[in-house]
Amino acid sequence: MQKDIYTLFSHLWDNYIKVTPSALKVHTLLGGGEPIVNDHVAFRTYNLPKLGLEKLAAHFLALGYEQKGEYVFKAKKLYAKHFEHQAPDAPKVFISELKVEELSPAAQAIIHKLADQVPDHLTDTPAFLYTGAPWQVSYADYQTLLAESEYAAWMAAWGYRANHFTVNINKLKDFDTIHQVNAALKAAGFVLNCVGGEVKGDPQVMLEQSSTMADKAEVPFSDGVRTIPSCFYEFALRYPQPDGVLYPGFVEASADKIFESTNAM
Ligand code: OOG
Ligand code: NI
Repeated sequence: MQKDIYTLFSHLWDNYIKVTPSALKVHTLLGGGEPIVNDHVAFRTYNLPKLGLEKLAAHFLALGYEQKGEYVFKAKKLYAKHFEHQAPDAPKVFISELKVEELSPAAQAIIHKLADQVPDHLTDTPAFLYTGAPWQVSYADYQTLLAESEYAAWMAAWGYRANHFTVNINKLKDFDTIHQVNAALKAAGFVLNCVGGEVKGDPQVMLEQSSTMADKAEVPFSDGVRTIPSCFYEFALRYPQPDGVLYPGFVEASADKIFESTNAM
């Protein structure tokens, strides 16, 4: 992996573990002393002109990433794309955006109020990707968003950062199946996302995924500090396509459930 890619993911990782301390335990548990290879890292945003998916993607395209699949999540009002880099072990990047115009006028007004606080050029530097929430938000507004879209609320509280890293199970030396990984996580006390079953996907769709439920961390809302769900860890096992190459894409039906890993338990 080239140095600039490595540097960006190191910054993202350092920022992510501040609010997701259990990620370090995941590495100790699954790594067997070897470094973990990440399958992908995911980001969220609002689809406003100043903050849309393309603003985030630009930084990965500049590093040599290429746009690959597109995904639509109708009920959650989300659109997503994934990006790949040819360098061995460079994580894939999954970026989703919330279709703000499909929310209620009240929710839209809150989100516009947040976006109005963002300086125009904030998105121009790669450090934007781990800048956190570049706005002040009240707990009252967070709760108004939460009642309508958990994604909208998570975004308001946590802003720009890696939403999750994803262990590449294919590269683990001590684990062959996702069931073994899940069993080790549960034995160590992790709570898994069980929406639609612990394992999302199967060998037919060539991708199996599972994830922890998000850690909880403090957010300095404008009207006081509250502890809410932060970020989570995901686990992915890929199967070969007929041509022998591992399936590189994502699976909408599975991703739809992974999004729920930031729900309150
Ligand atoms: C993204 C959920 C989808 C996957 O691997 O399918 C996903 C999110 O929660 O922001 O990460
Ligand atoms: Ni993911």
